[in-house]
Amino acid sequence: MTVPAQADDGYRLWLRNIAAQTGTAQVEVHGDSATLRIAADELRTGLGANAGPVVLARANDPSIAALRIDVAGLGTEGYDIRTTQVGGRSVILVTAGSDIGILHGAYALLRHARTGSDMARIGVRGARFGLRMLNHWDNLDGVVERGYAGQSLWDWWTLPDVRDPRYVDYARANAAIGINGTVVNNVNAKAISLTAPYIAKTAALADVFRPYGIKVYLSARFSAPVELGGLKTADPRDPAVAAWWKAKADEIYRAIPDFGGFLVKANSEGQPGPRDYGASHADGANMLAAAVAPHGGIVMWRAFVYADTDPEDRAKQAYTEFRPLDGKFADNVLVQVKNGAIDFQPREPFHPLFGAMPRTPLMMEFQITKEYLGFATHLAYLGPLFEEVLDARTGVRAGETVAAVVDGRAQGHALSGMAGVANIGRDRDWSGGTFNQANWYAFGRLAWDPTLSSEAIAREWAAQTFGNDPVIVETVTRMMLRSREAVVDYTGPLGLAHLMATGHHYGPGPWVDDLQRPEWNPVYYHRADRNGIGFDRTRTGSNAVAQYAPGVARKLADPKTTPLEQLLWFHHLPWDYRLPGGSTLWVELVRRYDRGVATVDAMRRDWASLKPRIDEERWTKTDSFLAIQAREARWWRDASLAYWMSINRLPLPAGSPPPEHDLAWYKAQRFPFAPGNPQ
Ligand code: GCV
Repeated sequence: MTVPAQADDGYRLWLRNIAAQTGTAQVEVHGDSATLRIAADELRTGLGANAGPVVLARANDPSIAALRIDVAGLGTEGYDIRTTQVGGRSVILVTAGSDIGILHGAYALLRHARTGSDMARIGVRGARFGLRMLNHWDNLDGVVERGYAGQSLWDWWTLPDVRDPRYVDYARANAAIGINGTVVNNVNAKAISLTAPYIAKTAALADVFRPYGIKVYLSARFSAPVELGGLKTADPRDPAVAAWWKAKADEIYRAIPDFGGFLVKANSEGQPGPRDYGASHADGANMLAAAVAPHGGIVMWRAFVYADTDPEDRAKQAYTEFRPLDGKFADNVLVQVKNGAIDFQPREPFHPLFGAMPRTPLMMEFQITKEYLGFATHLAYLGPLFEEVLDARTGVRAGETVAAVVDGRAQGHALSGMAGVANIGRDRDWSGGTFNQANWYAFGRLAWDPTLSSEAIAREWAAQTFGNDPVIVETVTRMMLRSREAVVDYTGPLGLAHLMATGHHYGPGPWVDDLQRPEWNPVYYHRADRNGIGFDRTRTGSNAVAQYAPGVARKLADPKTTPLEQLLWFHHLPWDYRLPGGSTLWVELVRRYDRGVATVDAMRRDWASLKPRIDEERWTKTDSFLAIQAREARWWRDASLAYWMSINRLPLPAGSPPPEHDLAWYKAQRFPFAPGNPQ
């Protein structure tokens, strides 16, 4: 069915109702709770009258107990949807072991209605990862670190008195895709978040989110006992420090009985941590874990550490530091690991810690906001990036994928989870552009079910976002599926990474070589010289390959068996190195830069073809963004090639246009107010 284009500012995300055209559905609820009332209201207003009647009831409700529906395997949040007889009539029954499970089922039913898919195929679903979490890098002054969608959604100044209705809509959007936790403040945390007034503000958010099954968490600044408590030390082995945290946890739980726990960035990029006192990351995490354990809380301890004093390859440092701590963390600690060993680049090999710490629950951390993929303006659908990492084989145990490590069932871990650095702000469309919403959506869907394909998710997102018109869905899906690879192509093909400009990370800066810390300089990563390019991470170089399981390491140690996509991540190769297809490394590099630019042009054409089918506001904004992307893809390509040619002195292959400007011009560009970079 083609839904005619209507005015749309993108606010409704994936919750656009079709009921306005077809009346409201008949929904019968057994039991009463805030959560059940939400589920029923969502279905009444969201489902067309042609669907239903719908019955919502817990599996043990007397009205349906005779059906003996087994919900034991669905966990506390899963659901069962079926067409069956209840009270002598045929109904769609949404049931679960909990009200939250019923709410998730209600949203699943709505998703199927909006995408026009077969109700009979919804069936039974449980979440694969227990913690499905957004990490907001939101500062208390409203600036969002690496945020490109306006100010923070949280108005800390007017909280707790003002409960902006947007907080409810945030919870709805998240619950609809299965998110069940949110860390509301930046990992570069301020201790003030742990003071009584801010606890009260966070408690107000928790009250709003609770009926939607979403818990709040806080990033904790490790030195808070010194900054707030007046202690002389934050050494985790000091009993006074442990007592301070215990009292602080008790205080938080008095205000927020279902508080989720703490996220900690320690001894990383200037943040305080246990290493300041010669204690280990496990000492630090376990001390905090003991404080929240009596309340059922958890600690997510980040493995994103690298030290300016350490000459070791940055890609190796987290593994070196954390692997020996395997088995040393308390039961309520997860170690949160970024998907790759550097920092959310457009493509990174999976982090070698996945599979290497079997006695520790490892939580996946993805970045939904696009710090390195063109901010809010470039169209880069991250579903394929998430999927590529989750599906990667660790090589540690037969057939083991990264997703299986994160789910932790094989190791018997009670905790599992996936975190995404949010791309949400106060912009009317939440994410600074319609297509960015797809990354938030894909993250939630994959955290619930990592076996979903990024293509299937793109399709269902497109149908819910623009209407279920097959031409729109086909075209939008095609654009989305090519988009991330295009960004890889025009920013860092063949495994190149970390080539962006300093501080704000906007645009190219492969020439940067004068920053204080060696590993902050792009030249550290590409190591290009007259003879070749790439980072030798084999035995003749940093030997980072040895951090992978032997089978994977063997493959990566040889450029002939290393995937082309990761070639220069692991190898330093001559410019005239012959690739399997016969072309030289240089020629292939240029070909990929050109391909990236061409793909963006093709995406623009695709979008132009949809003009008559998409509402004016969203069409125009995306069209303008694609024009920016086309210009900036050329800029990335031209600046990078101008720089590589200044080093290798090679000509461009025939047919490849010369850069528009000389290298000096690209080097001279400055962007003083680029967003997302707190001053
Ligand atoms: C929150 C990168 C980003 C920082 C971020 C850091 C992290 O370095 O540029 O803004 O800090 O990652 O993940 O802690």
